[in-house]
Amino acid sequence: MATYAIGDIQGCLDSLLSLLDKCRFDRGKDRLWLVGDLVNRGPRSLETLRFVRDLGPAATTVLGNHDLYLLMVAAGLGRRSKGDTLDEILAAPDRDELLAWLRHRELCHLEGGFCLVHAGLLPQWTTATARALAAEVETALQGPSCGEFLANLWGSEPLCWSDELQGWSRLRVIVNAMTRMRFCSLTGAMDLKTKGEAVDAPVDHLPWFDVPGRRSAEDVVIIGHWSALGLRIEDRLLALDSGCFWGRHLTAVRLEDRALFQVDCANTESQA
Ligand SMILES: [Mn+2]
Repeated sequence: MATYAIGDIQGCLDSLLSLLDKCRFDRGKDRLWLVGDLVNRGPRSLETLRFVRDLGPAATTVLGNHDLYLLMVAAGLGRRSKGDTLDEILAAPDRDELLAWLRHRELCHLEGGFCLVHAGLLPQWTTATARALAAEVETALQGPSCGEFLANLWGSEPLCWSDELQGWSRLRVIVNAMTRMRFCSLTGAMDLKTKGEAVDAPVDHLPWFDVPGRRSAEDVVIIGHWSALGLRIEDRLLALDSGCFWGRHLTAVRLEDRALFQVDCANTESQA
């Protein structure tokens, strides 16, 4: 059995399938860990959702900002943006099953010394804390107040975590850190606007994983979301968004031995 952690797919199913071929992925024996953002922008979002859902327990996927955005749009919320490719999902005969499946994914997955999350973790959080906070969000998303939760999700405030936070602002900080954050300050104030490379950090900010003393460094954190950062393989960090949708690469890391597998997405997915 092998576990393959794979970066952001964003509807680029052809790239995913050729990567799985390259890994010789066996759905009867192996497992996939996906960093989220299964959908949007790429050409085959609907089929990607169906494919991952049909893998059942062989695939673990955490929610990304585009996945949550799909849930918002499906609920009649959120501002549509030009590059969205969500219409085929919204019009699909099995949309309700697919959206229900998506709504029941974790926001953060903790297992065997690894923590899988779409974007990042605030410096105050251990991975165990992050898992407990993710559960608060999952309860809201999976329960009867899901619509109200989604209606209160939009926005970037507050920028900082506090144990005292309550209600929708508490859940919004958790979601924003785990699905949108790239940079934060030494004290954990998020910058949710800057999208460049690590060297483009705003004044007094760092890539969240470089904040000294961050408490999640006890485990290997696996993330996606940050295509401008590029592939980054470190002792305690696997950053796997290698820009598949942008015509670069889709990457898998086999967690047991850190073997790297990549496909070139220039021909199949390039939007240029
Ligand atoms: Mn993302």
